[in-house]
Amino acid sequence: MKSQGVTRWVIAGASLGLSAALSAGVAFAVAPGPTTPTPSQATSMTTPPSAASTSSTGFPMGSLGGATGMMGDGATAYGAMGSSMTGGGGASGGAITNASLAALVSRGEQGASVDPTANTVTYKGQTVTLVALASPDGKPNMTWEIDGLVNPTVMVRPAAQLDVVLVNTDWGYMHGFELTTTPPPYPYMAMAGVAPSFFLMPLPPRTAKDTATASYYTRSASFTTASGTYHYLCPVPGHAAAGMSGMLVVR
Ligand SMILES: [Cu+2]
Repeated sequence: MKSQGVTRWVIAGASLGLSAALSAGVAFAVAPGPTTPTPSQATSMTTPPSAASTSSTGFPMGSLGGATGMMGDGATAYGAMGSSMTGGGGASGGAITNASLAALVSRGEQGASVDPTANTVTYKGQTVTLVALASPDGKPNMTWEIDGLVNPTVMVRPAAQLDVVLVNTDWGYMHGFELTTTPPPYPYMAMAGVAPSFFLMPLPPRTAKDTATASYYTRSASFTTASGTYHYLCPVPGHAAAGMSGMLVVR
């Protein structure tokens, strides 16, 4: 269920610090997949300039000890939402349990008006917690789940404090979160093809296949919204093109 047209990302050795790899633009090893255009070739994934502040801590793949300093905790302002918009990687929230994940999702749903028919989530408040689940179980592969909907259009008021919490609920793939003014369709290398407005560095997949016993890596950052139409996507190559995108409207 995890290989339809999407390159499988493999960390090239547990000893390789992901943050170091990202900041140096080092290529990730890509396992050949059924539709990988250039099997056996590595694809490079370069950190955007504004996300260049990274920790030097090694990447604790498969470890629950990554509560802090996993990668990319620098916060640098950039982007189309104006000077108030920050991101630059986001602060790592470490790995949380399944119970904590449920509580986090409930918190995100507070103040949300969910319309499954229109596939729209509307936040009327000025303080919003947007919990974005990357490719969770029970939803189509390579999609976002927000407040129970798949890739919904998210409506937020201007000048709201929007706290975006990325949770990688997937088993097997890294996922990050990016906001852009660039509409779909997205190229394979979405990160290089869009104008970033907000960025949360990719996180490793959940720690176990069993969702009940797994821990989930999280990362978050806040910014103040500015009117406009944006799109959220996963910047890991191939993922946005495979379906990990949706719209965010600030008005
Ligand atoms: Cu992804």
